[in-house]
Amino acid sequence: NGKTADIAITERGSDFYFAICAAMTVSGFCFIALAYRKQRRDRLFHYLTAAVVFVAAIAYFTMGSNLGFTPIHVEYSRSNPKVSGSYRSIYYVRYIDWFITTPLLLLDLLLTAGMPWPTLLWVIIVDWIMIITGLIGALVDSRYKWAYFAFGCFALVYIVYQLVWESRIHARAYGRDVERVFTMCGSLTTVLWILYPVAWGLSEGGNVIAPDSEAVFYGVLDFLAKPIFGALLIWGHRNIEPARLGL
Ligand code: RET
Repeated sequence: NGKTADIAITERGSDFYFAICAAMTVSGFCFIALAYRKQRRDRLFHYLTAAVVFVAAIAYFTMGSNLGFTPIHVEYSRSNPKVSGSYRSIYYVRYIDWFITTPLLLLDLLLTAGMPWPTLLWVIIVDWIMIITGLIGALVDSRYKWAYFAFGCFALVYIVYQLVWESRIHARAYGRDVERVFTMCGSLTTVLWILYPVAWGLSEGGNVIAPDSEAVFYGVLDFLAKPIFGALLIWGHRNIEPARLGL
């Protein structure tokens, strides 16, 4: 059967997805409301961050509705250990969300640090490689999935290097307040982004935790990486003229 998976979310997992969907939606409207207190040309970070949470809201709506997944063959089923060969729901819709939103989050950070456009482009391309290799690894049913996972981890190492080293040093040149917001949001991002491959290894990768636990793991990460990150970023920019960053 190509449509159902025996390892899938329950009603509670679905409710949790809808709760995160609501949180994303509410924070999106808050960011837009804050944008209207600014001149049109000073709304860049509000718009970028609102776009991130609205896209995530739609992805969470999809997962709460138990759509946007495909059943992938796994070796072992916890609920039915005697059966070798079960099917787990793999939510490919996450990767569509991440393909759109992770570059926007990187723009939030790298533009705060005043990085030039060739760097923005290069880091976003590396980010896309990370997301797509993660998607392929999630969808293939063999030991090759860990090769794709390794490619994605290399890409993440480079992104982390850009954030904790190159961009952090660049941000310093724009003054104490820029350095402060970059350090705060950059550190939060570094810690959270490193936890995504951990969640992946336990869910799509190793089928160690149940899809409901996967919902909570990724859900908490996404809640911190999008609305909480966004609120800190917009707050940190309250006294920074985008023109100072060349924007
Ligand atoms: C994958 C698997 C392959 C290896 C690595 C991954 C990292 C994913 C990350 C995702 C971040 C998502 C965010 C979403 C919402 O805002 C693709 C799981 C390294 C870092 C921040």
